[in-house]
Amino acid sequence: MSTSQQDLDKIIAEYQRDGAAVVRGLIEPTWIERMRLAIDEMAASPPPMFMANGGGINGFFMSRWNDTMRAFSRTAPLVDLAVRAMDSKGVRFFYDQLFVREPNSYETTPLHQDLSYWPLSGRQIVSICVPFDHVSPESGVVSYVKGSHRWDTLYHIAPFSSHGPNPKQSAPVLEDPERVIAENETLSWELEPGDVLVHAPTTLHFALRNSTGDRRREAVAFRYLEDDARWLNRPGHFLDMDFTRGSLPPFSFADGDIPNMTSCFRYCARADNA
Ligand SMILES: O=C(O)CCC(=O)C(=O)O
Repeated sequence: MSTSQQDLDKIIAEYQRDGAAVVRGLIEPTWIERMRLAIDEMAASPPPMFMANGGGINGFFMSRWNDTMRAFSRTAPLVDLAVRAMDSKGVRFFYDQLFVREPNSYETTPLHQDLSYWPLSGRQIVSICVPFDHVSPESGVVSYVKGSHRWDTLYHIAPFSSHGPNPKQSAPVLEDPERVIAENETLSWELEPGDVLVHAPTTLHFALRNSTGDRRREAVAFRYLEDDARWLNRPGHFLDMDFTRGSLPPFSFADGDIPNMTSCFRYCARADNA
């Protein structure tokens, strides 16, 4: 099933209202196959910022080192969806993030907002998550707290692991994530390869473990920006961690700068000249 223009208008309205939405059948099967192979290639010969443990893989900025990932991040379906979601004329590519969860593994994604980890402020920021497998509640589908992007609260970083950053952010700590999940409506969708999720940087989201015995969960989140997004030197942001600074070319931005593509990030495409 592919998505008509009319459906897309409705999906964008849902995204704006709820902070997350699903687009069915956006990605061609050939790209799904190419991306699966690219992930296998990276697992066999890991680039920097590709971290595997027994339960899965987390990778950042893979498109700096993997040509397939880079080409995919610039494809029209992703770029056009980002433009629609941000209501912008173009997009800048911020970074990609690979999530692999092995069958019957224990890694989870804690309840969090992406913006807590990013040195950014502004409205024109969006994530598009592309799964490469069938995703169900059993394999750890991502769930979103409906409407939480409008709560006007940016919470403190939630630790992804005991090795993660533990900055001194003045932001409030989300004390009881289970209660927040239980007391609010959550959105999640069973997904087929080709479907994508689009979510806002302040939407609270989480994923449970992959408890299937035989199904990997492989997905990549592509993050896009436009000019309303400005640098904000938030304490503990992920670009300030040693492993990030050590793997990326030097970059330096002051609060209020447009984080343009001089060194770290890549200009992706603009709708008006793509
Ligand atoms: O796939 C996951 O487990 C988490 C995805 C996520 O947190 C994100 O894309 O921001």
